[in-house]
Amino acid sequence: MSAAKRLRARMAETGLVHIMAAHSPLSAILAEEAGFDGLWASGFELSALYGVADMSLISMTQHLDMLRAIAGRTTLPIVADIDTGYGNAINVIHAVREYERAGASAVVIEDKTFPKVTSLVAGGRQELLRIEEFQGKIEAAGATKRDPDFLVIARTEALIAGLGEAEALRRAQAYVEAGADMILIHSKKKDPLEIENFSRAWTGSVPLVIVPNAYPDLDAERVKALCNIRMMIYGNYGIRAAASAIQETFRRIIADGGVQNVHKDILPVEEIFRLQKMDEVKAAEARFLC
Ligand code: SPV
Ligand code: MG
Repeated sequence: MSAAKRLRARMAETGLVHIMAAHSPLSAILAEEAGFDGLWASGFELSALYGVADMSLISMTQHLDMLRAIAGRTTLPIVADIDTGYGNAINVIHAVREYERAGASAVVIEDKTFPKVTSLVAGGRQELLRIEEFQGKIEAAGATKRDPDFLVIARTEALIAGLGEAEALRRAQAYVEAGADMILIHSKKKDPLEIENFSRAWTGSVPLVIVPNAYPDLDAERVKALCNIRMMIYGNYGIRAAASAIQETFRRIIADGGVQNVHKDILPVEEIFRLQKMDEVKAAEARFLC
């Protein structure tokens, strides 16, 4: 069974899948061990990992390389954040081919112009494509995928751009007509009401995906009550968790004048060996090194 088929089966079985952002194979392994249903190959997280803004500065090659490395170290389905699809519908065809070949089970394409501006930043310039042009990109993605279970997820940034619910609904419906398997509706409001209202108003034939980065109060219980959201993506929690641990540890080492205090508060190196599967390396050494 393909990973995409497993992702669809899990959605059907549980009604809501939990997808954790991963910016590296190690963070992906930790997400799998924690019990997530899948991984989000997040553009924001990879940009932050490189220390740059999430503004189409990371290349498709960089993102694909990381996705391949992640796919090589976990069995979880991967939802690839391909931003705007790296250009027009022709770029989307190339991207979908490459991402599916690299091991993705789904792509999320957003209806912004290239280069994009990160969604959550205050005062961000948010320009959206014409609906017909974005429909062409969604159609191109659907016509390119090989595994019928591979998901083409259309993301509308209408609420992020301040265009209101009616425009978001209009766009989402148009993207379903173009063949989208799911609609990702994004919001940067702290109050989940904008998303809850959209979800209640949505009568389209495909389910919704949300990214509760700006509105963390919308937990799984509340999401399930909305009935048509099938996927929750935890979009920046991996890199924020990692950065807060690194920041605190590094500051303490400088403040303490050494590692004498922090060492007992961070993972022992044996745990890193376990995550690296050192036992398998040792077994291979015993078997093959003469
Ligand atoms: C990402 O994680 O790259 C996302 C989610 O697209 S957000 O940064 O909230 O737009
Ligand atoms: Mg992104």
